[in-house]
Parts: sequence; C-alpha cells; structure tokens
Amino acid sequence: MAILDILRYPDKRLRTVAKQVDTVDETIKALVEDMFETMYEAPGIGLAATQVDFHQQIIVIDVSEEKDQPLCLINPEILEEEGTESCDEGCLSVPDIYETVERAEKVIVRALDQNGDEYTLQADGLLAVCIQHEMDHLKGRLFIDYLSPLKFQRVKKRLLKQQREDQRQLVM
Ligand code: K1U
Ligand code: ZN
Repeated sequence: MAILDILRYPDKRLRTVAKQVDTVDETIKALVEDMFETMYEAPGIGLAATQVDFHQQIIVIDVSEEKDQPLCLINPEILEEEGTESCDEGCLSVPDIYETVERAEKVIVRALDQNGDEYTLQADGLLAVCIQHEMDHLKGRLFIDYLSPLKFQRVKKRLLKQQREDQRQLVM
C-alpha cells in the first residue's frame, strides 16, 4: 500500500474528465487500497481518483465517526435525486477553505464496488453531499466552481496568501 500525492488547486490536472473503468482488475484494486490509505491519512471523508492523478471513475468514501465504513464507488451513476440542502464543504485539493454549497438532499446511486460487483445505494445527509462532491471531481469540477464571483475572488485571495506562506516556509 502507498500514500499518494494529492493534487492541489489550481493544478490543471484537476480539470480532467475521468474515463469509465472497463474491468475491476488487480491494478484497480491496488489503486483503491492506496486511495483508502491516502484518504484516511489526509485525513478526509472522501477522495476521487482525479485528485491523485488517476483519471478513471473511482471514488472512496468513509463518513463514519469510527472510520470503519469504507465505501468504494466505481463508475458511479446517479439514478435519482430529491430535494436540496446547503452544506459546508471542504476539499483536500483546496486546503483550509470551507464554503457552503447547495446539493441534492438525497441521491440514489448505482456503482461497482472494489470487487466489481454492482450495487445501489440510497444516501442522504453528509454521505449524499460527499458522493456528489466526489462525482464532481470525476467530471473535473470543484466545489469552489459553485461560488458567486465575489466569494470566489475572496477564496482566491486566501489561497494565494496560503501559497505564498507555504513557499516562504519551504525556503526557510
Ligand atoms: O474530496 C475531497 O477532497 C475530500 C473532502 C470531502 C468532502 C468534505 C466535506 C463535504 C463534502 C466533501 C474532505 O474530506 S475535506 C476534509 C474533511 O471534510 C474532514 C476531515 C477530517 C475529518 C472530518 C472531515
Ligand atoms: Zn474535493
């Protein structure tokens, strides 16, 4: 197993649209294991393959308190969605920024698990938010894309300041 590097905004590779997985073979299974390890270590509650520079439709999630409910979604498809809800979101690719985003409140999603078996999941609350956030990554979309131009400018300023501080610490 390995901890993978997480791409950070504004890296253009985060804008890549992921391709469908043809076969859940040993290479995909190993990548899923590495993605779980990377997500738990970060720590985060989700991770999309796009964020670790693999452009295939693979997501790992664990929104449980005990970190004992791992979920893998390969080639996820939203079958139904219902309602809307606003939730504060963060992103491992946009560190230290938390902003409110409106999403569907409930989703029904079909996907393959890490063994290649198809399943359907009904999700609400944080799990529904996280699934939609991660599926956006697979389309090259980030949660900050939903912000108003004014909020986006403020976030960009904070990110630039952060990057300057990170660079200063690297030099020292
Ligand atoms: O996609 C990602 O970058 C992961 C992201 C998922 C997410 C968080 C919040 C709302 C929607 C999607 C994160 O995990 S950010 C870190 C985070 O939320 C967290 C970290 C440690 C403990 C609890 C939460
Ligand atoms: Zn994210």
